Amino acid sequence: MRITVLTGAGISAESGLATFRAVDGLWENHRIEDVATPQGFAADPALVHRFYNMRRATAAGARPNAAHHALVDLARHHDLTLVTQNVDSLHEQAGSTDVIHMHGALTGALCAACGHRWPAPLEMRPDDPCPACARPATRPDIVWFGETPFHLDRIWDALDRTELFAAIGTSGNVHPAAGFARHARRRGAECLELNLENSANARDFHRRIVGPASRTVPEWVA
Ligand code: BJW
Repeated sequence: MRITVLTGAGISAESGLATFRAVDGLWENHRIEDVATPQGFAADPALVHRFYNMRRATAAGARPNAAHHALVDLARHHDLTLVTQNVDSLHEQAGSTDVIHMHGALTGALCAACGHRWPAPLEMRPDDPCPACARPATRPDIVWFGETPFHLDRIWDALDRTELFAAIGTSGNVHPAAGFARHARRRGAECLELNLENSANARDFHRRIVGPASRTVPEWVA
């Protein structure tokens, strides 16, 4: 069966990585405009680097949970396209291959001046020179608000063809990912949501499984 899975911060919550919109989430202590927009980066690059250096350090100590592992099993038996909004590497650590990181990755650095990409060190600073053009324009290779997510052509193509679309641990607040269920449903796919609570786009799904991902995803895949 052709299956497309979209994961969000909720799948990594039980691995110890904070989600964004929970009461104790990342947006509680950080203003979105300051740390997750190109304008915020232009105004205070050191603040943005501190935020992502902290995220990189936390992610380095995290291990995949049963939900990440279950998706590796799913790919063994189905034609799976795995799309994640997450910037951690827990899907890869669990053994998933060809993961589509639509919002980028903590492991990537990008030169805002020349577009060169290279592996990010654990600590990044605004004055780090680009290895290609030597200009001090280093930024995390992350998709911020107002920027275009990566690999959208491949994602829309998978959604056009998928028979089943499943969204795991995402609040449905951020576009274009929040529109994937509706798009797949219009193309005839069955749509399933696995989440602790109702997402903002819960009505776009045919079926919902409520509970922690480390339990619901292995049960669903089995
Ligand atoms: C559990 C659990 C457990 C917890 N088990 N579940 C259309 C309409 C309105 C606005 C727009 C629109 N189109 C574009 C916009 C603007 C904007 C946008 O969406 N704004 C909204 C806020 C209104 N979008 C953009 O700017 C995007 N770009 C764009 O659209 O370009 C234009 C374009 C579109 C199409 C084609 C061409 C061009 C870019 C968005 C970039 C998002 N970036 C961030 C930060 C960077 C990454 C990072 O630092 O990590 O990405 S924001 C943040 O939100 C992060 C996440 O990937 C993203 C989604 O969050 P997620 O994963 O859903 O987390 P939470 O915390 O919200 O939810 C967690 C969920 O898990 C909850 O539901 C819990 O219940 C659940 N849960 N524990 C199961 N154990």
